[in-house]
Amino acid sequence: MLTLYTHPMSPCSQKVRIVLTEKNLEWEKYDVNLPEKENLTPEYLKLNPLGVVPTLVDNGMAVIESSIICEYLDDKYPTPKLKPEDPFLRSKMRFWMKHIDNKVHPSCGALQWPLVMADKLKKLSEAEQDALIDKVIEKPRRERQRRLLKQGYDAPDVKDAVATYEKTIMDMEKALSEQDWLAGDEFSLADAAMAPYFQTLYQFGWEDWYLSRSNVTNWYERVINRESYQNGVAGDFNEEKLAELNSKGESAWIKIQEYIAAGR
Ligand SMILES: N[C@@H](CCC(=O)N[C@@H](CS)C(=O)NCC(=O)O)C(=O)O
Repeated sequence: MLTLYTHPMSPCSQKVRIVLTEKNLEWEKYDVNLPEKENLTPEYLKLNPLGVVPTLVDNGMAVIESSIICEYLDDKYPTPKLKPEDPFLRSKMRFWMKHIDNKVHPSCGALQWPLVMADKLKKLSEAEQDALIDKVIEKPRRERQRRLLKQGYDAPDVKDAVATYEKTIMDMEKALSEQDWLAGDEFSLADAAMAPYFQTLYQFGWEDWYLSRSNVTNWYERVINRESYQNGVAGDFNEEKLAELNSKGESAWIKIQEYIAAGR
């Protein structure tokens, strides 16, 4: 029995959901209430000592870190294979996954967190806000959340996040001019890992960011058309939710465009 501890808006959980569907696996979902910080309860920390989603529990064994979970699933359930056979292409796949974990994911957090996670915390007193943020396990994440809560889109993290997204889109455009998918001519874990970070752009109405890059646009269209994206990601966003997120994204987009223009 596979159980995934997840959250509908979490891109790193979405990538695992894509892989689970690509492999046609049966799994049970547990939505962790991130705005209420259920991820920091003693029960959850026993499963995931870093206090984040996703966590995959396979027959009582907890596997953490989304990229490691994806590789675990590909090793344990090898059909269809989502890692290229060729060692060089496999190294490319891992390079993209590392780039996503180290750079794209925190950037997405900086762009998304002030819009979807900060509201609940802002209803608390300043002392209560600090006490909750103090509990965040990893220091870089803790300090980033504190800056984003206090400074919103003026936090330096947002400007850096925009630069990271911009460069990633350009690098993808180049890679996809030479091959169909990020790590060769077959869909791989690299594509599953990247796709959710475009859902973020789409849901907040920031599609213009990539629409002028034809290879990236074509790649994302092909990703969206896969059943795994529809089941693993899009299914959590009905029209009402998308309209709400679109309107939250409007004023942020003005700021993002300013940062893009300043960096070009
Ligand atoms: N490197 C981790 C990152 C996990 C992560 O950042 N998860 C976010 C949701 S996308 C989270 O649980 N945040 C909770 C919090 O920040 O309090 C992975 O890939 O699994």
